[in-house]
Amino acid sequence: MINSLQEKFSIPGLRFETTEGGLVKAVIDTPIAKAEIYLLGAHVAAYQPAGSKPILWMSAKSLFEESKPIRGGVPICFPWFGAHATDPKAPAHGSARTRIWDFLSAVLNPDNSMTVSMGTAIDGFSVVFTATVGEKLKMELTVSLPEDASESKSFEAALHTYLSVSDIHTVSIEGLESNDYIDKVGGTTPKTAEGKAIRFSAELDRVYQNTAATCILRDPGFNRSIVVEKQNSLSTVVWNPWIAKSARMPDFGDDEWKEMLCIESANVGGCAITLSPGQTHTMIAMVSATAL
Ligand code: TA6
Repeated sequence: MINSLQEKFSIPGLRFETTEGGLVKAVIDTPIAKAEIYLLGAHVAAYQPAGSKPILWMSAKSLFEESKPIRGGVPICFPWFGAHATDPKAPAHGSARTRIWDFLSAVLNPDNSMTVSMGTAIDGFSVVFTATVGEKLKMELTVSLPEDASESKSFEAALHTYLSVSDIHTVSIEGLESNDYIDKVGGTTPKTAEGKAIRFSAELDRVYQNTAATCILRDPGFNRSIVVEKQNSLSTVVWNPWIAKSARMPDFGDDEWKEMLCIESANVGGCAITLSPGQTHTMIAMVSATAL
């Protein structure tokens, strides 16, 4: 398969590799940034702008096996988020992240960024994921409901972005201070806005609704901020599993909770998207690093 991909999409800075587990990944290496994107789940597994530390976090215990989710990078949660509403046997966060997507296109842009796209069809939706790897990582999730669909259809989506941090105890997230949120630790409890930056001292799992805010992750240990901008997304999910939940996850190192957190650009729950036949929706997230 990679030979045909390499022939069809042979552009400078792009190659395809097959991993030990038999997965195919696109390896992007341009003068301005590096990235790895698996066909499994159209999953951005690594992103590192030139002159910067890696932006995305990946568990050392992640599986890289067909039909298994990858623990880190940017899982695409679609067409539902979290547990399925009615089917307890359905995979958490939907089926998009555990299927093989088709590689559709690759373009080296004049600024040396590279834009690649992958596609699949799920539950009657056509889905295209486009990533532009450059000074920023721009991710676009485009969902279409075909003209010939018999009725409108709703979906949830999240770009479940795992970010690499120096020490969870010293970082903070700005941008959501004025938002109420749903606390998902131990249930689903509505909570009022804290009025201050988010800091971590225990498991934290929050869904902020009706917010288009940019989030800024301040990381003094790495002397940087990571900025997560978004468009056409009204949910932001913030998560760190802390100690006990980390220990319960087989594909997550017991001590890895100290070095990561998730800021997820999403449309979930009351912010789910409903498409009429022929309609399309594109959610965009942009991740970049700046000075502290
Ligand atoms: O986005 C936060 C969350 O919903 C957490 O509750 C936690 O379950 C996390 O996603 C990881 O989910 P996963 O199915 O990838 O283990």
